[in-house]
Amino acid sequence: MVVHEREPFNAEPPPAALTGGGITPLDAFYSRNHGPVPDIDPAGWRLEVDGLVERRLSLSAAELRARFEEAEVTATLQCAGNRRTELTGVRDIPGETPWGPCALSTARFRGVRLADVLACAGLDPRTAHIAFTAPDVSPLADPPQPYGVSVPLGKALGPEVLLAWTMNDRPLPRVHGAPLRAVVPGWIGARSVKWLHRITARTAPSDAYFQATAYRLLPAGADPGRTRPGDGIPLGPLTLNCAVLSPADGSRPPAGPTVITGYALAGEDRTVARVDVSPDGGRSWTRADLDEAAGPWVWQHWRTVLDLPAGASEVVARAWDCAGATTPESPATVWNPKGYANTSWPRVRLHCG
Ligand SMILES: Nc1nc2c(c(=O)[nH]1)N[C@H]1C(S)=C(S)[C@@H](COP(=O)(O)O)O[C@H]1N2
Ligand SMILES: [Mo]
Repeated sequence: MVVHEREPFNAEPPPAALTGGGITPLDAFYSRNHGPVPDIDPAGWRLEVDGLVERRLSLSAAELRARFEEAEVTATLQCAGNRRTELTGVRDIPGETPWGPCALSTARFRGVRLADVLACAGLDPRTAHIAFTAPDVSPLADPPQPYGVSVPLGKALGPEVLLAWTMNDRPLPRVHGAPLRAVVPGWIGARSVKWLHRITARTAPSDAYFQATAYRLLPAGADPGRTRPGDGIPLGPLTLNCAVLSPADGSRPPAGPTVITGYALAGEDRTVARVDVSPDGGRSWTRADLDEAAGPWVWQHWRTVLDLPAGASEVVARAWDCAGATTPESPATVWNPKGYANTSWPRVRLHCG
Protein backbone atom coordinates (compact mmCIF):
# COMPACT_ATOMS: atom_id res chain seq x y z
CA MET A 1 0.00 0.00 0.00
CA VAL A 2 1.00 3.61 -0.52
CA VAL A 3 0.57 4.98 3.02
CA HIS A 4 -0.13 8.73 3.05
CA GLU A 5 -0.62 8.92 6.82
CA ARG A 6 -0.27 6.46 9.70
CA GLU A 7 -2.58 8.32 12.13
CA PRO A 8 -5.26 8.67 11.00
CA PHE A 9 -4.57 5.74 8.68
CA ASN A 10 -4.86 6.78 5.02
CA ALA A 11 -3.55 4.49 2.29
CA GLU A 12 -4.21 3.59 -1.34
CA PRO A 13 -3.08 0.50 -3.26
CA PRO A 14 -0.33 0.82 -5.87
CA PRO A 15 -1.84 1.00 -9.42
CA ALA A 16 -0.52 -2.49 -10.21
CA ALA A 17 -2.83 -3.92 -7.50
CA LEU A 18 -5.91 -2.59 -9.36
CA THR A 19 -5.05 -3.42 -12.99
CA GLY A 20 -6.92 -6.75 -12.83
CA GLY A 21 -10.25 -5.00 -12.20
CA GLY A 22 -13.14 -6.91 -10.60
CA ILE A 23 -13.17 -7.30 -6.83
CA THR A 24 -10.27 -5.79 -4.87
CA PRO A 25 -8.63 -8.13 -2.33
CA LEU A 26 -9.18 -6.87 1.23
CA ASP A 27 -5.47 -6.25 1.79
CA ALA A 28 -5.38 -3.95 -1.26
CA PHE A 29 -8.61 -2.01 -0.55
CA TYR A 30 -7.93 1.70 0.06
CA SER A 31 -8.43 3.09 3.57
CA ARG A 32 -9.71 6.55 4.38
CA ASN A 33 -10.02 7.65 8.01
CA HIS A 34 -10.54 11.02 9.66
CA GLY A 35 -9.66 9.89 13.16
CA PRO A 36 -8.41 6.89 15.09
CA VAL A 37 -10.00 3.53 14.18
CA PRO A 38 -12.36 2.86 17.13
CA ASP A 39 -12.15 -0.28 19.21
CA ILE A 40 -15.72 -1.59 19.48
CA ASP A 41 -16.79 -4.37 21.83
CA PRO A 42 -19.13 -6.46 19.63
CA ALA A 43 -20.96 -7.83 22.68
CA GLY A 44 -22.07 -4.41 23.89
CA TRP A 45 -22.64 -2.94 20.44
CA ARG A 46 -26.13 -1.86 19.32
CA LEU A 47 -27.52 -0.01 16.33
CA GLU A 48 -29.90 2.79 17.36
CA VAL A 49 -32.55 4.09 14.96
CA ASP A 50 -34.15 7.34 16.08
CA GLY A 51 -35.39 10.78 14.99
CA LEU A 52 -38.63 11.08 13.00
CA VAL A 53 -39.65 7.44 13.46
CA GLU A 54 -42.80 5.85 14.85
CA ARG A 55 -40.74 3.30 16.83
CA ARG A 56 -37.17 3.83 17.98
CA LEU A 57 -35.11 0.69 17.43
CA SER A 58 -32.10 -0.58 19.33
CA LEU A 59 -30.73 -3.69 17.66
CA SER A 60 -27.87 -6.01 18.58
CA ALA A 61 -25.87 -7.56 15.73
CA ALA A 62 -27.77 -10.83 16.21
CA GLU A 63 -31.15 -9.06 16.10
CA LEU A 64 -30.17 -7.21 12.93
CA ARG A 65 -29.25 -10.50 11.25
CA ALA A 66 -32.36 -12.33 12.48
CA ARG A 67 -34.99 -9.68 11.75
CA PHE A 68 -34.17 -8.61 8.21
CA GLU A 69 -33.63 -10.33 4.90
CA GLU A 70 -29.97 -10.59 3.89
CA ALA A 71 -28.94 -8.55 0.84
CA GLU A 72 -25.76 -8.26 -1.23
CA VAL A 73 -24.22 -5.56 -3.40
CA THR A 74 -20.96 -5.31 -5.32
CA ALA A 75 -19.89 -1.68 -5.26
CA THR A 76 -16.89 0.48 -6.07
CA LEU A 77 -16.21 2.95 -3.28
CA GLN A 78 -14.31 6.06 -4.35
CA CYS A 79 -13.08 8.87 -2.13
CA ALA A 80 -14.06 12.37 -3.22
CA GLY A 81 -10.33 13.23 -3.00
CA ASN A 82 -9.28 10.54 -5.50
CA ARG A 83 -6.72 11.98 -8.00
CA ARG A 84 -6.17 15.10 -5.89
CA THR A 85 -2.43 15.18 -6.68
CA GLU A 86 -3.21 15.89 -10.33
CA LEU A 87 -4.96 19.08 -9.16
CA THR A 88 -2.05 20.28 -7.05
CA GLY A 89 -0.14 20.86 -10.31
CA VAL A 90 -2.62 23.68 -10.99
CA ARG A 91 -2.46 25.21 -7.51
CA ASP A 92 -1.41 23.90 -4.10
CA ILE A 93 -4.04 22.23 -1.87
CA PRO A 94 -2.57 22.34 1.64
CA GLY A 95 -3.82 20.16 4.49
CA GLU A 96 -5.53 17.48 2.38
CA THR A 97 -4.39 13.89 1.75
CA PRO A 98 -2.38 13.71 -1.52
CA TRP A 99 -4.36 10.88 -3.14
CA GLY A 100 -3.09 9.45 -6.40
CA PRO A 101 -5.47 7.63 -8.79
CA CYS A 102 -6.16 4.64 -6.51
CA ALA A 103 -8.37 6.03 -3.72
CA LEU A 104 -11.06 3.64 -4.91
CA SER A 105 -11.67 -0.10 -4.66
CA THR A 106 -14.43 -2.64 -5.23
CA ALA A 107 -15.92 -5.18 -2.84
CA ARG A 108 -18.90 -7.48 -2.46
CA PHE A 109 -20.78 -6.40 0.66
CA ARG A 110 -23.47 -8.35 2.47
CA GLY A 111 -25.85 -7.16 5.16
CA VAL A 112 -29.40 -5.81 5.24
CA ARG A 113 -31.14 -3.08 3.27
CA LEU A 114 -31.32 0.28 5.01
CA ALA A 115 -34.84 0.60 3.52
CA ASP A 116 -35.99 -2.51 5.43
CA VAL A 117 -34.68 -1.18 8.75
CA LEU A 118 -36.32 2.21 8.13
CA ALA A 119 -39.62 0.50 7.24
CA CYS A 120 -39.47 -1.40 10.54
CA ALA A 121 -38.98 1.87 12.45
CA GLY A 122 -41.75 3.56 10.44
CA LEU A 123 -40.83 6.93 8.95
CA ASP A 124 -42.72 10.12 9.70
CA PRO A 125 -43.83 11.68 6.38
CA ARG A 126 -41.69 14.75 7.15
CA THR A 127 -38.51 12.67 6.83
CA ALA A 128 -36.32 13.96 4.01
CA HIS A 129 -32.79 12.89 5.08
CA ILE A 130 -31.26 9.92 6.86
CA ALA A 131 -28.24 10.73 9.03
CA PHE A 132 -25.52 8.26 10.01
CA THR A 133 -23.33 8.66 13.09
CA ALA A 134 -20.21 6.75 14.15
CA PRO A 135 -18.12 6.90 17.35
CA ASP A 136 -14.75 7.86 15.79
CA VAL A 137 -13.87 11.40 16.75
CA SER A 138 -12.00 13.38 14.14
CA PRO A 139 -9.55 15.94 15.52
CA LEU A 140 -9.67 17.56 12.07
CA ALA A 141 -13.33 18.50 12.38
CA ASP A 142 -14.18 21.96 13.67
CA PRO A 143 -14.99 21.45 16.52
CA PRO A 144 -13.65 17.87 16.94
CA GLN A 145 -16.69 15.55 16.81
CA PRO A 146 -17.85 12.05 15.95
CA TYR A 147 -18.01 11.24 12.23
CA GLY A 148 -21.44 11.93 10.79
CA VAL A 149 -23.08 12.59 7.40
CA SER A 150 -26.48 12.08 5.79
CA VAL A 151 -28.10 11.00 2.53
CA PRO A 152 -31.39 12.24 1.10
CA LEU A 153 -34.29 9.86 1.76
CA GLY A 154 -34.67 9.00 -1.94
CA LYS A 155 -31.18 7.52 -2.03
CA ALA A 156 -31.44 5.97 1.44
CA LEU A 157 -34.46 3.91 0.30
CA GLY A 158 -32.64 2.50 -2.76
CA PRO A 159 -32.39 -1.32 -2.62
CA GLU A 160 -28.63 -1.01 -3.23
CA VAL A 161 -27.99 0.87 0.03
CA LEU A 162 -26.91 -1.63 2.68
CA LEU A 163 -25.91 -1.87 6.30
CA ALA A 164 -23.10 -4.37 5.78
CA TRP A 165 -21.17 -6.73 8.01
CA THR A 166 -19.28 -8.75 5.40
CA MET A 167 -16.82 -7.68 2.71
CA ASN A 168 -15.74 -10.19 0.06
CA ASP A 169 -17.46 -12.95 2.09
CA ARG A 170 -15.28 -12.24 5.15
CA PRO A 171 -16.30 -10.44 8.33
CA LEU A 172 -15.94 -6.69 7.75
CA PRO A 173 -12.35 -5.77 8.75
CA ARG A 174 -12.01 -3.34 11.65
CA VAL A 175 -10.39 -0.64 9.49
CA HIS A 176 -13.32 -0.86 7.04
CA GLY A 177 -15.96 -0.36 9.72
CA ALA A 178 -16.64 -3.49 11.82
CA PRO A 179 -19.09 -4.40 13.15
CA LEU A 180 -21.36 -2.48 10.71
CA ARG A 181 -20.98 0.08 7.94
CA ALA A 182 -23.30 1.85 5.57
CA VAL A 183 -22.64 1.13 1.88
CA VAL A 184 -24.03 3.84 -0.41
CA PRO A 185 -23.13 2.67 -3.94
CA GLY A 186 -22.64 5.32 -6.62
CA TRP A 187 -22.03 8.09 -4.05
CA ILE A 188 -18.76 9.50 -2.69
CA GLY A 189 -17.10 7.19 -0.17
CA ALA A 190 -17.68 9.69 2.64
CA ARG A 191 -21.38 8.72 2.77
CA SER A 192 -20.55 5.03 3.41
CA VAL A 193 -20.17 5.48 7.17
CA LYS A 194 -18.00 2.95 8.99
CA TRP A 195 -18.58 1.80 12.61
CA LEU A 196 -22.18 2.91 12.14
CA HIS A 197 -24.09 3.00 15.45
CA ARG A 198 -26.87 5.55 14.96
CA ILE A 199 -29.35 6.20 12.14
CA THR A 200 -31.54 9.28 12.49
CA ALA A 201 -34.53 10.29 10.37
CA ARG A 202 -34.53 14.09 9.88
CA THR A 203 -36.18 16.89 7.93
CA ALA A 204 -32.78 18.45 7.08
CA PRO A 205 -29.32 17.11 6.17
CA SER A 206 -26.94 16.25 9.03
CA ASP A 207 -25.40 19.24 10.84
CA ALA A 208 -22.19 17.29 11.39
CA TYR A 209 -18.93 18.76 10.09
CA PHE A 210 -18.36 16.12 7.39
CA GLN A 211 -21.76 16.90 5.86
CA ALA A 212 -22.20 20.62 6.50
CA THR A 213 -18.64 21.89 6.02
CA ALA A 214 -16.34 19.23 4.51
CA TYR A 215 -16.93 17.28 1.28
CA ARG A 216 -18.34 20.36 -0.41
CA LEU A 217 -17.22 21.83 -3.71
CA LEU A 218 -16.13 25.41 -3.04
CA PRO A 219 -15.62 28.04 -5.74
CA ALA A 220 -11.97 28.31 -6.82
CA GLY A 221 -11.55 31.67 -5.08
CA ALA A 222 -12.91 30.56 -1.68
CA ASP A 223 -10.66 30.35 1.39
CA PRO A 224 -11.19 26.82 2.77
CA GLY A 225 -10.09 28.03 6.21
CA ARG A 226 -13.04 30.44 6.38
CA THR A 227 -15.90 28.29 5.11
CA ARG A 228 -19.13 28.23 7.05
CA PRO A 229 -21.56 25.31 7.31
CA GLY A 230 -23.63 25.20 4.13
CA ASP A 231 -21.04 26.85 1.87
CA GLY A 232 -20.39 25.22 -1.51
CA ILE A 233 -22.05 22.31 -3.26
CA PRO A 234 -22.49 19.15 -1.14
CA LEU A 235 -20.88 16.22 -2.95
CA GLY A 236 -23.16 13.21 -3.19
CA PRO A 237 -23.53 11.17 -6.39
CA LEU A 238 -20.21 10.38 -8.06
CA THR A 239 -19.48 11.91 -11.44
CA LEU A 240 -17.84 10.05 -14.32
CA ASN A 241 -14.14 9.44 -13.77
CA CYS A 242 -11.37 7.69 -15.69
CA ALA A 243 -7.69 7.07 -14.89
CA VAL A 244 -4.64 5.33 -16.33
CA LEU A 245 -3.19 2.49 -14.22
CA SER A 246 -0.30 1.40 -16.44
CA PRO A 247 2.29 2.28 -17.60
CA ALA A 248 3.22 4.52 -14.66
CA ASP A 249 3.62 8.25 -15.15
CA GLY A 250 7.29 9.04 -15.83
CA SER A 251 8.20 5.45 -16.81
CA ARG A 252 10.45 4.46 -19.71
CA PRO A 253 8.88 1.58 -21.68
CA PRO A 254 10.54 0.42 -24.92
CA ALA A 255 9.29 2.24 -28.05
CA GLY A 256 6.72 0.36 -30.15
CA PRO A 257 3.41 -1.31 -29.26
CA THR A 258 2.65 -0.46 -25.62
CA VAL A 259 -0.28 -1.75 -23.57
CA ILE A 260 -2.18 1.03 -21.79
CA THR A 261 -4.69 0.08 -19.08
CA GLY A 262 -6.96 1.93 -16.70
CA TYR A 263 -10.37 2.10 -15.07
CA ALA A 264 -13.47 4.22 -15.54
CA LEU A 265 -16.37 4.67 -13.12
CA ALA A 266 -19.70 6.37 -13.77
CA GLY A 267 -21.81 7.88 -10.99
CA GLU A 268 -25.03 6.51 -9.44
CA ASP A 269 -26.37 3.57 -11.51
CA ARG A 270 -24.91 4.80 -14.80
CA THR A 271 -22.35 2.73 -16.70
CA VAL A 272 -19.32 3.73 -18.78
CA ALA A 273 -20.08 3.65 -22.51
CA ARG A 274 -16.74 4.50 -24.14
CA VAL A 275 -13.11 5.29 -23.32
CA ASP A 276 -10.70 6.90 -25.81
CA VAL A 277 -6.93 7.00 -25.40
CA SER A 278 -4.52 9.39 -27.10
CA PRO A 279 -0.80 8.77 -27.65
CA ASP A 280 -0.05 12.44 -28.35
CA GLY A 281 -1.51 14.63 -25.64
CA GLY A 282 -5.04 14.61 -27.13
CA ARG A 283 -4.44 15.33 -30.83
CA SER A 284 -5.42 11.86 -32.05
CA TRP A 285 -7.54 9.22 -30.29
CA THR A 286 -8.04 5.44 -30.31
CA ARG A 287 -11.09 3.73 -28.83
CA ALA A 288 -10.06 1.43 -25.96
CA ASP A 289 -11.48 -2.05 -25.28
CA LEU A 290 -13.85 -1.52 -22.38
CA ASP A 291 -15.07 -4.25 -20.00
CA GLU A 292 -18.81 -4.64 -19.78
CA ALA A 293 -20.22 -3.42 -16.50
CA ALA A 294 -20.47 -6.27 -14.00
CA GLY A 295 -23.30 -4.29 -12.38
CA PRO A 296 -24.57 -0.74 -12.09
CA TRP A 297 -22.36 0.18 -9.10
CA VAL A 298 -18.94 -1.01 -10.25
CA TRP A 299 -15.97 0.29 -12.15
CA GLN A 300 -15.07 -0.90 -15.65
CA HIS A 301 -11.51 -1.51 -16.74
CA TRP A 302 -10.20 -0.74 -20.22
CA ARG A 303 -7.07 -1.40 -22.29
CA THR A 304 -5.58 -0.58 -25.64
CA VAL A 305 -2.27 -0.88 -27.47
CA LEU A 306 -0.61 2.31 -28.69
CA ASP A 307 2.36 2.35 -31.05
CA LEU A 308 4.61 4.82 -29.25
CA PRO A 309 7.62 6.45 -30.93
CA ALA A 310 11.04 6.73 -29.29
CA GLY A 311 11.26 9.81 -27.11
CA ALA A 312 8.61 11.68 -25.13
CA SER A 313 4.91 10.74 -25.37
CA GLU A 314 1.94 12.05 -23.46
CA VAL A 315 -0.81 9.45 -23.06
CA VAL A 316 -4.24 10.91 -22.28
CA ALA A 317 -7.63 9.24 -21.65
CA ARG A 318 -11.24 10.42 -21.73
CA ALA A 319 -14.55 8.67 -21.05
CA TRP A 320 -18.28 8.88 -21.81
CA ASP A 321 -21.08 7.43 -19.71
CA CYS A 322 -24.40 5.96 -20.83
CA ALA A 323 -26.05 9.39 -20.40
CA GLY A 324 -23.58 10.93 -22.89
CA ALA A 325 -21.68 12.90 -20.25
CA THR A 326 -17.95 13.14 -20.81
CA THR A 327 -14.91 13.96 -18.66
CA PRO A 328 -13.49 17.52 -18.63
CA GLU A 329 -10.18 18.12 -20.41
CA SER A 330 -8.23 20.18 -17.93
CA PRO A 331 -7.58 19.98 -14.19
CA ALA A 332 -7.63 23.79 -14.15
CA THR A 333 -11.35 23.75 -15.05
CA VAL A 334 -12.26 21.56 -12.09
CA TRP A 335 -9.72 22.85 -9.54
CA ASN A 336 -11.33 23.63 -6.16
CA PRO A 337 -9.74 24.63 -2.83
CA LYS A 338 -10.24 21.23 -1.13
CA GLY A 339 -9.28 19.21 -4.22
CA TYR A 340 -12.40 17.09 -4.61
CA ALA A 341 -13.93 15.39 -7.66
CA ASN A 342 -11.02 15.54 -10.08
CA THR A 343 -12.48 13.90 -13.18
CA SER A 344 -10.23 15.63 -15.71
CA TRP A 345 -8.39 13.72 -18.46
CA PRO A 346 -5.52 11.77 -16.89
CA ARG A 347 -2.13 12.50 -18.49
CA VAL A 348 0.80 10.08 -18.31
CA ARG A 349 4.19 11.26 -19.52
CA LEU A 350 6.38 8.49 -20.91
CA HIS A 351 9.88 8.47 -22.31
CA CYS A 352 10.18 5.53 -24.68
CA GLY A 353 13.61 3.99 -25.24
N1 LIG B 1 -16.95 6.54 10.68
C1 LIG B 1 -16.29 6.88 9.58
N2 LIG B 1 -16.78 6.51 8.39
C2 LIG B 1 -16.12 6.83 7.25
C3 LIG B 1 -14.93 7.61 7.28
C4 LIG B 1 -14.43 7.98 8.55
O1 LIG B 1 -13.38 8.64 8.70
N3 LIG B 1 -15.14 7.61 9.69
N4 LIG B 1 -14.33 7.97 6.10
C5 LIG B 1 -15.21 8.03 4.92
C6 LIG B 1 -14.54 8.27 3.67
S1 LIG B 1 -14.13 9.88 3.31
C7 LIG B 1 -14.36 7.28 2.74
S2 LIG B 1 -13.72 7.63 1.22
C8 LIG B 1 -14.72 5.88 3.04
C9 LIG B 1 -13.52 4.97 2.91
O2 LIG B 1 -13.85 3.65 3.22
P1 LIG B 1 -12.68 2.58 3.40
O3 LIG B 1 -11.69 3.09 4.41
O4 LIG B 1 -13.34 1.31 3.79
O5 LIG B 1 -12.02 2.46 2.05
O6 LIG B 1 -15.22 5.73 4.37
C10 LIG B 1 -16.05 6.77 4.80
N5 LIG B 1 -16.65 6.41 6.07
MO1 LIG C 1 -13.44 10.01 1.15
